[in-house]
Amino acid sequence: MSISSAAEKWVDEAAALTKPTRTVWCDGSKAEYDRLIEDMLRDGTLLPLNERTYPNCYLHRSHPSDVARTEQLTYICSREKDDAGPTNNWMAPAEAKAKAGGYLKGAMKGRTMYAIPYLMGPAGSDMSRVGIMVTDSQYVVASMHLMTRVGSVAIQSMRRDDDFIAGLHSLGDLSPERRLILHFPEEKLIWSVGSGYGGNALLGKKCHALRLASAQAREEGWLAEHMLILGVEDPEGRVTYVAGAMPSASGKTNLAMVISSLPGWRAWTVGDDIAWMHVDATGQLRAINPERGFFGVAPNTSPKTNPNGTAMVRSNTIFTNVALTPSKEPWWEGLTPDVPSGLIDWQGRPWQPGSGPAAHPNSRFTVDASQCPSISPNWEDPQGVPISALIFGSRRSAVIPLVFEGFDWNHGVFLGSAMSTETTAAITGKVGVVRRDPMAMIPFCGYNMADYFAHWLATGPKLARPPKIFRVNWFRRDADGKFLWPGYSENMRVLKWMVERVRGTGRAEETPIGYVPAPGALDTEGLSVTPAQLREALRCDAGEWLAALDDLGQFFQGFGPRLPASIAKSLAATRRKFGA
Ligand code: GTP
Ligand code: SPV
Ligand code: MN
Repeated sequence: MSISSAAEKWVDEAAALTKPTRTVWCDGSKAEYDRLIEDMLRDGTLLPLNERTYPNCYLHRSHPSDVARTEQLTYICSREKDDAGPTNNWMAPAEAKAKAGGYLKGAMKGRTMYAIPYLMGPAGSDMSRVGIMVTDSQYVVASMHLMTRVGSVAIQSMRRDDDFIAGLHSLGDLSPERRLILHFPEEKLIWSVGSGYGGNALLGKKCHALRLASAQAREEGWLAEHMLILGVEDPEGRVTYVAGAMPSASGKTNLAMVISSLPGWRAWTVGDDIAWMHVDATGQLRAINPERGFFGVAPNTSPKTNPNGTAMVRSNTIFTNVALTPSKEPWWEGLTPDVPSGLIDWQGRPWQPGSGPAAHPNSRFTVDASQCPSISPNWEDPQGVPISALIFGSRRSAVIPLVFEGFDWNHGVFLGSAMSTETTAAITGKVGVVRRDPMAMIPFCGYNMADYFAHWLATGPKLARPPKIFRVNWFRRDADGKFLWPGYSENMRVLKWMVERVRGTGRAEETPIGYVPAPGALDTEGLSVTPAQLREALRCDAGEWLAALDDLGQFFQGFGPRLPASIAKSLAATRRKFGA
């Protein structure tokens, strides 16, 4: 493996700051992965799981104060504050480097620094991009092996000597007081210190593939989105590809590998978290999955809710912060109807009923995507898959109907910009609080979100056949607090209506917020939902909407004159249609 001189120089600089005992360049081989696992089993970073029922599976317990992304410690360090925008934390680059430099100085003393060349996206794709990250965490290296393409494939994909995103990661002392996740878009640089968990530490994922990639995508004319990608196959064998944005822990993994309740319909998984999309020479939107694995939420993944998900994690999987059964099998809330006795909780303590969840609510599995039974034959196609529909989904107990369709591209972009959601355990902080989350990108947009809306709007005219844009909400509840829609495998009914809309056959009714399925247009054959429940799930209430639009208007005001006129116009038009 021959490394570019720019990459070598950058890694040397990282070593000069962090002072590791030695530097190891990773080649991404199985032998390297096996050595890492052996080391981690020896020092207790990993615990072995049942070799018969979960071959080559391991359990990692992270530090109890390091269990989810920490958005309050995540910064966009653009030169100008306005370029980070009102929805991002901002720190001046020099100040950020001085502060984090203090935590990073000598942080790797006595330890090994791993330099990982990785490729985001399939080999041989013009849409793929290279990163080079260094880390002192073997858990991060092993996770990068599963989540990205590591080694010479990355080096060979560089278009120039310096064509890479540089990422410096150190565990530091794991204290939230000395933790910072910093992004320098102008320098194509990431510094992350003080966390070994998920999106804070696997720099290829949120830091590179979303925050820095979104900024790069704006410059280069493509889109980097927090989206799943799936192919929906109808009974005639025709496949329609859709991409869908949903906030963290709000259903992307589940929808990406859904097993249909409708006979003859099936889903093919292309990606479960991130989509990089570009407009091809014919004006078609195409998407690749930049990742190579899934870092998925464990709780509520079960043979009933997500059979493909449970099947794919039965071998070669690293589990983080799940509970352990006496027979050394992983366990989490919702996996089985009954709680096994003798559980050890995610912190390694005997679990007692009533002492909180046994698995951490943001416990996760890390697994190679090719182990998913529904993985699409095209998932590594260098050209990407053609996208016919886009979905914006969020978690709202009230107000937002199960599904509706934007009038056109600009209105669909408005619907995405208008998203709000109830927070989940994927982020450190309070769960269940409604917050604004345009396009599920509030934690991930690497530049001013008003400019991000403008970039989306500017993409529309480049498209020969703009994908239809849909809004979904699987999480609306009735007066008793029960979900109105059964979700999971039944979501295929909603996907089917979308496919019919794309083909021009699906029936819909116009409302102020968009097109809602006409009575009888959603396939309810064999569904246990009453017509009254379905009407309630699809209901659009003027009073509730006007209140929601007031809140949205206030949020938009924060962008000042940078907010695109089209977004403000769509908001005003919706209010008018409701009679305001
Ligand atoms: P990140 O990996 O954090 O970006 O999340 P994700 O969007 O991939 O989330 P995931 O699919 O793992 O969803 C996690 C949570 O959403 C779990 O609690 C699921 O049970 C719940 N969930 C997913 N789909 C549905 C659904 O159709 N209905 C209901 N009620 N809950 C769902
Ligand atoms: C998310 O929080 O949206 C995730 C998990 O996909 S993490 O990689 O930790 O960001
Ligand atoms: Mn995510």
